[in-house]
Amino acid sequence: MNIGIVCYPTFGGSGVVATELGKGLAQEGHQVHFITYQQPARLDSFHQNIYYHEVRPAKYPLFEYAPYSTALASRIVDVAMHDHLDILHVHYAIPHASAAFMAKQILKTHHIKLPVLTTLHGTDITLVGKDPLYEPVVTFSMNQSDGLTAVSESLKKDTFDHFKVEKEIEVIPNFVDFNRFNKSNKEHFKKAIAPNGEFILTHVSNFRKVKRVQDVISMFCYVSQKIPCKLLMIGDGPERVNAESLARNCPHQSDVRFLGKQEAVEEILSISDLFIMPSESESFGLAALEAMACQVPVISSNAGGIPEVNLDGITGFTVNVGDVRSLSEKALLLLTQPDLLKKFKTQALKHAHQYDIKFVLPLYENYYQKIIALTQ
Ligand code: GMT
Repeated sequence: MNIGIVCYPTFGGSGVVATELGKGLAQEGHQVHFITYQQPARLDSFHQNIYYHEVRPAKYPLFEYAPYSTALASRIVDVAMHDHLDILHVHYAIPHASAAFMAKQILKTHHIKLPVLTTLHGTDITLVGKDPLYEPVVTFSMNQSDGLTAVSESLKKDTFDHFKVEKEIEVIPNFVDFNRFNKSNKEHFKKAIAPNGEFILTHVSNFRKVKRVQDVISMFCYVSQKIPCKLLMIGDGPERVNAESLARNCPHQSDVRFLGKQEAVEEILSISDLFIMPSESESFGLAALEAMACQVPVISSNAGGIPEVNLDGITGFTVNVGDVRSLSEKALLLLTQPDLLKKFKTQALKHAHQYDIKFVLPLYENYYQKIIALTQ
């Protein structure tokens, strides 16, 4: 198939999923066309079946805001006509689903059919999409998509709860590539971070408010007074400064390290004992799945779709949002019982296997075929 993919090219979860999916589809022999404003972060090597079409909204003195959606729709039309797209898969509804609708209408006037699939990722529904500024367009463009998928049952429910969606929503979960995310031997690295065999707790996020990074620090302040451990904070974003200043008040402040954005997250996960995700809202929690693939149990909140990924009492523990005391107690429960920790590590890996890209990719391929057939 000739598949167009529209996504955010930066480090956000939806862009990561879109890029990894495109790479997987290209491996399977499909021609994949990424249409976005910047080279996707994880599209870092040449592949003969992958094409990248940049969207550059023209600047003009009249425009306070360059009209990205218009430029995107025009680029979709151009790629669909010249590269004969069989389907367009847009990730994150705003503004991709409405740009896709516009492109589809334009193509119709040229007697070209372009089936459109929209994948909902989370904040496009739970946060930004609900805003009256965007809601009418989001609802309309979801209903105009030929196919709709959500990355978890929880997100599917949220979508029906908050929008008048008349379409079926198929749940196709996020996935992990075990070729990259697996536990590798990084003993030298572990020794450098935890020279006395301390436990290593890890948090990875974009440090937005919704990630509640201060809860990670507060939890660590409590846990590190009971058991020797280190905390690695990976990523960057608006809440980093607040988290850093909170960490300075922690009795074991020198055991907290902010490492910023890291490419080789899998290496850090390979030396980690626990992954901490206290998010306020999370449609899926891809970072937790990547940790589990590296045999790291997850101590998380029970927000949104997280409990579908992190099974409470099996792959880790889930607690109510903001309940730092329980977060700490659950971490201590595992860190003070080596056999239990070992068992959870094995169980985390086992559950992560269900989300292997090799199982999820065919779900998308079949869904593409289904909506192409329906729109003929
Ligand atoms: O939450 C983020 O930091 C980014 C955001 C996005 O849209 O890029 O992530 C959402 O999509 C990811 C991939 O499907 C999910 O794993 C995240 O749970 C989801 N984030 C939220 O719902 C807050």
